[in-house]
Amino acid sequence: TNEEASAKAAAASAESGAPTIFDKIIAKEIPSTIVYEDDKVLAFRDISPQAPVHVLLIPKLRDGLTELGKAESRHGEILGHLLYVAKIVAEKEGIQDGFRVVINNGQQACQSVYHLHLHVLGGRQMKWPPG
Ligand code: IU
Repeated sequence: TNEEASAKAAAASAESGAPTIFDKIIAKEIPSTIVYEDDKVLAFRDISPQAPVHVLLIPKLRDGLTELGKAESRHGEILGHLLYVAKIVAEKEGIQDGFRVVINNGQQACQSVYHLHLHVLGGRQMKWPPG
């Protein structure tokens, strides 16, 4: 399928350690709608929202975290901070009573950008299991 092919291409590009579109978003070379920012992380609206609230939350420094599966012990602090900020974003967006945090890891999970990102989703009834 198209989805599988583009996921495969993205995964292949990640192997090279190439920069991603998120570097340009962090550098503000590409405009995005920022909903939260501090010195370590950036949260901005997804260009293809899958829910009324769909925010991407990323570390500003990729530091090897192309995907969660590459996490090492030294990443503990940033990983914890990302989860904490996911809650701050949910509060700011008014979805604190019902929201979902998703990390797609690798080709089979349809990861398309190889810079770790958390999806913060809400504003509608979520379903389980996810697709
Ligand atoms: P994924 O978990 O790697 O599949 O998520 C990547 C997300 O990045 C996806 O939801 C895209 O809509 C989103 N995105 C974006 O917000 N801005 C962009 O320029 C690009 C992708 I490329």
